[in-house]
Amino acid sequence: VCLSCTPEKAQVLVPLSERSLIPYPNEIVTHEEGFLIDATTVIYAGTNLESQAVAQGFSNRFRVPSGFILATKNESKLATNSIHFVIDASASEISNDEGYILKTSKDRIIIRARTMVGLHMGVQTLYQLLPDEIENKTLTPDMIWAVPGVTIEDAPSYAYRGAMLDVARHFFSVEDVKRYIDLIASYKINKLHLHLTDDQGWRIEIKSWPKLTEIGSTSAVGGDQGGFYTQAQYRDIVAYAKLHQITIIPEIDMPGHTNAALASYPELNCDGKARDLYTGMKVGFSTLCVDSEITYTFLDDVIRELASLTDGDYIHLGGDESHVTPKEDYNLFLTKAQAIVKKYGKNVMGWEDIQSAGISDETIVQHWTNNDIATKGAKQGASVVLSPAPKTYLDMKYTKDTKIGLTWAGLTPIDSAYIWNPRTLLKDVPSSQIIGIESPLWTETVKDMDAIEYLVFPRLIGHAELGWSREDNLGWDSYLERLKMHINRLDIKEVDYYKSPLLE
Ligand code: TNX
Repeated sequence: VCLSCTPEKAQVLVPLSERSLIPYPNEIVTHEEGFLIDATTVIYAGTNLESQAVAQGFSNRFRVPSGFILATKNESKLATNSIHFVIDASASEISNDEGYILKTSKDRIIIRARTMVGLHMGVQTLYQLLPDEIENKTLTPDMIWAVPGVTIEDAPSYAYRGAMLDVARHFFSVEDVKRYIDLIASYKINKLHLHLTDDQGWRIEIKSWPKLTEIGSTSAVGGDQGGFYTQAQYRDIVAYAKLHQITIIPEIDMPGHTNAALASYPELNCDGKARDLYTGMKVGFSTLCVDSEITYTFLDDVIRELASLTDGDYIHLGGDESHVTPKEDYNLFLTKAQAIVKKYGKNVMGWEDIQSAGISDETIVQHWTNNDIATKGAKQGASVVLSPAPKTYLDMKYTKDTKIGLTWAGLTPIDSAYIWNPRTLLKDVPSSQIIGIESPLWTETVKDMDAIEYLVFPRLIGHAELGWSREDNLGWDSYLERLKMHINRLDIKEVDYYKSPLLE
C-alpha cells in the first residue's frame, strides 16, 4: 500500500447546460473536466484579509447543505483538490473592480479578482455553478457537489445595479429587509435604495426630532401597522448589506411626500398647524414650509444624522411630485437642501424632477417617467439611473387580474420587464452618463414579505441581468430558458414568486 498516496478522486462530468447562470457572464469557455468539491477539498484564501473573509463566507454557506467543514489555509499553494480565492489589485486581465475570472479544472477552482467586491461577485457565480441544493438550509447528504469545467471572464456593464424598497407606505421589519438583501445579492445587485419617509409614515429615528417617530411612524396605508428603525437597527441593516457588497441609499423625500413629518411637528407647516396622520394613497398634496427658518434647521439635523448612518456616498432627496409647492419655492428649497447634503460630505441623488433646481455633475438623477426631464438633468452633467416605470416599477401588476399592485404605468408581464434596452432609452444622453438601472417597489398595496416576493420575483432577476450583462449576451429566449431552470432555486428558498404562464 502506498501510504503517501491519496486515493483517486472521483470524477464527475457535469455539462454547463445543467446549470443556469443569471446574470449571464461576459465570456464562458467550457471544457469537459470540471471540479468536485468533497470533504477533503482545501480552501486557500491567501494572506489578504479580504480574500479570507470571502473564503470564510463561502465555507460557512457551503457547510449548511453539505455538512463539510472545509479546511481553510491562509496561504496560496497550487495543491490538487483545492479552491482558491485570490485578490490581485494589479490583475490587468480583469476589466473592472467588480469583475472576476473563475476557472475550474479537475484539480481546482480559482476565483481571481482585483477587489473584494469582484471576488464576492465570482462567488455568486460559483453558487450558480453548484447544484441547486446549495440553497438548502438543511443538511443534504449524498449530494455530488460538482462544478462544470469552465473559464469565465466577467464584469458588469453598469456600476449601479439597484433595487428600491418603499418602507414608508407599509413598514417592513429588519428581518424582512435582511431577507430581501439575501435574495437580491445573489443576482449581483449592489445598491438598495430605502424610501424611508413619505406622507404615510416616517421610518427612521432622528434623535434631535423625536416626534418624527413618536408620532410620524405610527401610521401606514389603510390604517395598517406602522413602525420605524432605531438608529442601531438601521446601522445593523447597513452592515448586513455591506457584507453582501450592497450599499444602502437612504431617501428622505422632500419637500412633498412629507405629511408624516408635518403631522409630527406643527412648526414645519406654514400655518403652524399640525396635519392629521394620513393613511390614503394619494400623492402630491403635502409640502414643507419653504419660507421658514425652522424648515432648514430641521433639514440640517435630519441630514446630519442620516449622513452619520450612511456608509455610501449618496443621500437621496426624493423631490418627486411636489405638486403643491410653487415652482420657484421648490427650486429654492432643493438648492438649499443640496447644499446641506454636500456640507455633510455626501452627494445628492434625486428623482428626475430635481433637475429644475440646478444640479451638479456629482448628482445622480433617477429617471422614472419623463425622458425629456431626465435628459435635462443629464445635460447639466449629472449621472442617470434608469427606472422607467412601465418596465422597472415592481408595483405594476403583471396582468389585470393580479390581486395587488397598481396600473398607472401599465401592466408589466415578465417578458415586458426584460425586453428593453438601457443603452437606447434616453436618445440624447451619452452612454457614459447612464450609470445603471434600479427597480423600485412602491408598497401602497404591499403589506407583507410574501407580497413583496410576489411582485419582485421573477421580474427583478431580469433587471439584474440588464444591469450586469453585456449587450450581445442579452436576449429573451436565452434568458427565459435559464429562468425556467432557475425557478427551482426560488422554490428551495421559499420565495413566493409569481408563477407566470410564460414559465410553463
Ligand atoms: C409614483 S415614482 C411615485 C410614488 C408612488 C408610485 C406608485 C415616484 C417618484 N413617485 O410616490 O408610490 O408612483 O407607483
